[in-house]
Amino acid sequence: MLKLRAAALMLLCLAVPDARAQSDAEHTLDAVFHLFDEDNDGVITDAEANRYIDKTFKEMDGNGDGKITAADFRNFSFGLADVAAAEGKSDSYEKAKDAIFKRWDKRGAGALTLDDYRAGVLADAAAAQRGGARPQQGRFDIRTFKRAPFIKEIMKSLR
Ligand SMILES: [Ca+2]
Ligand SMILES: [Ca+2]
Repeated sequence: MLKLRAAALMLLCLAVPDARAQSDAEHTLDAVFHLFDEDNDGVITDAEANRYIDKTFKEMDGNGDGKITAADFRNFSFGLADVAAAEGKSDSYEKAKDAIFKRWDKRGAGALTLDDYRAGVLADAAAAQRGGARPQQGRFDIRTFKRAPFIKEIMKSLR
């Protein structure tokens, strides 16, 4: 009996950290989703996505020349710098952002214009909508959001 209980306890100890990591990741994902979903109705509309893109571009383009550099992009938190730091994942988070920047910098200019940035986010959103077992046209919810390449890359960097 005692042995059994010890075994059960050990299983519990093994299971708990995983469960916590899982729920941290879910919370993080939720938080990022809500940065886009202004009215909290669980769906990101095109208008909300475009407003988020305009707003974050303006914040990243500190010198107002209409371009963001890799450093601007890397140094911007997207609401996750604190999470990354707390998890000791700042380096991998920055690397993930470097990779996303490169992917979106299609001309290899070393800088993104607002159009480049918008095209990058929307291309990833389109890929997410194509990727589902049952693509839901026009309904961009958190399950779709999870499949967007840039979200996958960011979430992976925080694990
Ligand atoms: Ca919404
Ligand atoms: Ca700039």
